[in-house]
Amino acid sequence: MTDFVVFGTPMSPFVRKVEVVLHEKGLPYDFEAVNIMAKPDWFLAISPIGRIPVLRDRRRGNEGVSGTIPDSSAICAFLEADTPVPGLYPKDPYTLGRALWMEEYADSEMAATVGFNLFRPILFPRMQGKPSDLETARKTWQEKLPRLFDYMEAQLNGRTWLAGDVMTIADIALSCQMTNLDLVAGLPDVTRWPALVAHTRRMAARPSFKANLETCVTILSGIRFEKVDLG
Ligand SMILES: N[C@@H](CCC(=O)N[C@@H](CS)C(=O)NCC(=O)O)C(=O)O
Repeated sequence: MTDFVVFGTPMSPFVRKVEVVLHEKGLPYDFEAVNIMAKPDWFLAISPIGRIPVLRDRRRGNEGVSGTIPDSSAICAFLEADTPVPGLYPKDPYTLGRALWMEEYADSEMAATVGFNLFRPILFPRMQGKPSDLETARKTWQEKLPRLFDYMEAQLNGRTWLAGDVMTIADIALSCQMTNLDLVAGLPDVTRWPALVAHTRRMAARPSFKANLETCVTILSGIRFEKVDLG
């Protein structure tokens, strides 16, 4: 039996973030699917605001709230403290602050725009056998996302990693959002955002991302979903 259980669905960028951190740290885990459209009472007990992911550390508790932590940022910070190698948070205080800021930017600004205004309008109707809301998705792609891509392109500034000389939680958080975009609509124009696209491709090729993304592709092919062209 593994020490950890991840509760959620692999298509959530926040669940992906936790899965990637577990993989990067070489920590095996079990996965328990949670349907966020019909959250069971046992799940609401361990996730008071009803969101995925939640992590259970079986060494600390095997039932109910005991041993659980909700929220990807809280979970990843816990995993870093619990298993410090390889380190995914910079040691230098300023670089750490920058990494945490970019994690927050990805988890809030990017997640809201990509998730609510593009990913969900494309995918959620399809899950109910209806056509995607391409008008909302196209408007987001063309009018809202370029400003966010510009900001991340500037943060990368031609470098490999967002904060410091090694991969950090900032790179993971950003790529969790960008790969959700890629799953449903592809990546943005490589000639306009070359560093961002190269960064996403590099991250998506890591075994830690591949494991989650292959599951997502299987789920999408199960509903015969094909990427949409947003122009
Ligand atoms: N800040 C949270 C955000 C988690 C989140 O928003 N998860 C979404 C799925 S991507 C969710 O559970 N939504 C269900 C709901 O809001 O009812 C984290 O980092 O874990």
